[in-house]
Amino acid sequence: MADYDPAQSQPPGYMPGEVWTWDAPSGGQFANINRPISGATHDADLPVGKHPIQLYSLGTPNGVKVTICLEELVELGHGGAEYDAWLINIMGGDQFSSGFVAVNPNSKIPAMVDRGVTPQVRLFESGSMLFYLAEKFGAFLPSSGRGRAEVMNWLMWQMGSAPYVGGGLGHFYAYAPFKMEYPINRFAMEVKRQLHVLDSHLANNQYMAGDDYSIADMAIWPWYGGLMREIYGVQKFLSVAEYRHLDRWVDQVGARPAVQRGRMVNRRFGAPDSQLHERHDARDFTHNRADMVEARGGEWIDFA
Ligand SMILES: N[C@@H](CCC(=O)N[C@@H](CS)C(=O)NCC(=O)O)C(=O)O
Repeated sequence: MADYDPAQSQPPGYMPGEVWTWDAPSGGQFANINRPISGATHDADLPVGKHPIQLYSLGTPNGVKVTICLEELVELGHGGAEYDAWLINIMGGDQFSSGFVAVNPNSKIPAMVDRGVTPQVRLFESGSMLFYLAEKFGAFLPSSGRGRAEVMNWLMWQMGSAPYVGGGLGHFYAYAPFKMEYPINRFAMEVKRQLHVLDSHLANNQYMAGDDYSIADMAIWPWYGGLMREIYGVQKFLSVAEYRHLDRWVDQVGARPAVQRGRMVNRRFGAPDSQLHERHDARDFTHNRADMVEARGGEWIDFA
């Protein structure tokens, strides 16, 4: 390894060994669920509800992309997009059950099964789910040509870019066990660059792919809308108010009723009236929000 002064390392004196070994937890939030191996840790089947689409998720930005898409499809009148959304507690290790791993070998939410086709189709990676749903229902994705390519450009941009937001800046700014200037600077620089990419594009475009709302907006809004408003408490640090066109789009997309419903599904944080822990029926939004269930002493009204 080239000219490094180990005294400058964190912790001082640290140099990576020749071979990394898993001998100590890395510290910080999520340390208890991080492992260097894949696969199931325990046997447990996933629950199955009455609808063709079964979603196993949590109301994080990656989960919300898919619930927004499903709510938009249901609102358009696609009955086949009705879904059961089951809660996966990632801090409790639900993503390492044998049932979950069979659907997503990568053990991350969201995971989805389409049981409305034979043989049934498993889906992992939120971008893959958005693409599958758009194709299946012929919505929110032009069928060919330039418009379709533009949607896919931005969908893939989101999938490649968001890890710098979450695994990069979010991790080091909010979750790491202590503050480190180098990674915080590096990822703040990159995330501000990404925000500028979006702001410049939205200066001349109503939506991400032009005049029409698409799965690209559904993918980008939960991450970058979140970044503009609430995620990691990093808004002042990033001076997000300067991204005026992005700000306009965040409000515009956020005002859609399906987006407002989608972001409630499988949500386990924030105000109780913003949380719908599971979604099995459209009426759950008006009867089974966390504040309503709590007021009934924990009783869930079963419409299934
Ligand atoms: N690229 C994946 C990322 C999914 C992801 O990172 N999910 C996180 C929650 S947002 C997770 O399940 N983490 C649990 C773990 O790492 O064990 C996608 O878009 O679906």
